[in-house]
Amino acid sequence: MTIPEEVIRARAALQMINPAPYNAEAPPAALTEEITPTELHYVRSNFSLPEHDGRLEIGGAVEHPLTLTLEDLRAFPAHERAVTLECAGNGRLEMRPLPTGEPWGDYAVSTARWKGALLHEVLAQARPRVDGVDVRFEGADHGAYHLAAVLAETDTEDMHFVRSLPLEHVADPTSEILIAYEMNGKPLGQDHGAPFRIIVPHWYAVASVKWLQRIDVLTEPYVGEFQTGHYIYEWADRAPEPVDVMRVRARVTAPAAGSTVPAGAVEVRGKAWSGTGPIARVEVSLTGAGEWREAHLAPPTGPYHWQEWSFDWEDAAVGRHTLRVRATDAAGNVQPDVPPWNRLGYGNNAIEVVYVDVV
Ligand SMILES: Nc1nc2c(c(=O)[nH]1)N[C@H]1C(S)=C(S)[C@@H](COP(=O)(O)O)O[C@H]1N2
Ligand SMILES: [Mo]
Repeated sequence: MTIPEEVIRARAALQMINPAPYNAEAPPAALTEEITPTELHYVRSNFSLPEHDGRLEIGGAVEHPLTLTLEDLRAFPAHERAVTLECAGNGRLEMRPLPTGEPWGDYAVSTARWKGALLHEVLAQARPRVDGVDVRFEGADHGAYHLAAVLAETDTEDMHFVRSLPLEHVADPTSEILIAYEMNGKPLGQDHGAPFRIIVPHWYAVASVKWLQRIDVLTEPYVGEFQTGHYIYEWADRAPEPVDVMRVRARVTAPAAGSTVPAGAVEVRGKAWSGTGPIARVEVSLTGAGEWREAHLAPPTGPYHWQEWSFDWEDAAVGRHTLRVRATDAAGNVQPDVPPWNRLGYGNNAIEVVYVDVV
């Protein structure tokens, strides 16, 4: 398939790590503003860009199966939310031993304003049956998947990207899951799931199925490649667990890692987020094992996206200095020093260490 001109343009500012399927990290500038400009938002796709026929089928264990178009979705009350999406594989490159999987650095994370219909309102129209357990979301993208660990769908030669969520989670109005058709005020671009996708707040972005074409209510728990084969924490010393909510994490956005700054007052800044947020505190340490000092934490400006923090480093002296930043969320989760190693390399939320040279 030839790549449309507008898709090539939309990719120009990203750091490509795989041309096909297209995977690309955001540049550091993506983390500077509260909202990441669309052209700087990272992209993660398991298959090449699909054709989507513009229809969304809702079926399975429902009383009233539906076929909806974009126009139908736009007729529901529209909700817009800023949501931080982070790939579960973000930070994989720092894990040792290095796991297999896309070699993500630390920039598979971005925040956009997503607008769409509330999933629970749309699903309610189809009237899920009382024996429903899971809800299965199918993307239009498909292809051969030779990394397959379970042969759940049909076969590995042609599988779709499919994920599920518990019906209880989906039907709960407080989950605020969107069927989004706009990103930062514009119709979704190809790489971000046009014409519509789900956006699952607080969860690692794998749950946010792009190019959504089918929703089915299931009466049995869903088993599938992207649910129970991949996107599982396979721990060395305990039972596996599904990848679900984002782990608490802070990033330094200024000064840039490895940069040179003049001696004196230096403002250190960054972002912090958590799927079990909001963030309760951010601390900075200016020496390896040294004391933690409280950073200034801006209050959340929404329930589903990162918060700003800053730290006044008043007396930066000439020489090389290390900066470590650690966030703690409202649930009491704190970042570990060492990435929590698991076979497929998910959920690295280790404390970031950067150095700067003060001159
Ligand atoms: N249909 C479909 N949806 C998908 C994926 C995919 O490969 N196919 N990748 C998921 C993963 S792993 C991530 S991290 C996010 C990335 O969303 P983005 O490309 O808009 O940043 O989409 C999720 N939704
Ligand atoms: Mo991901």
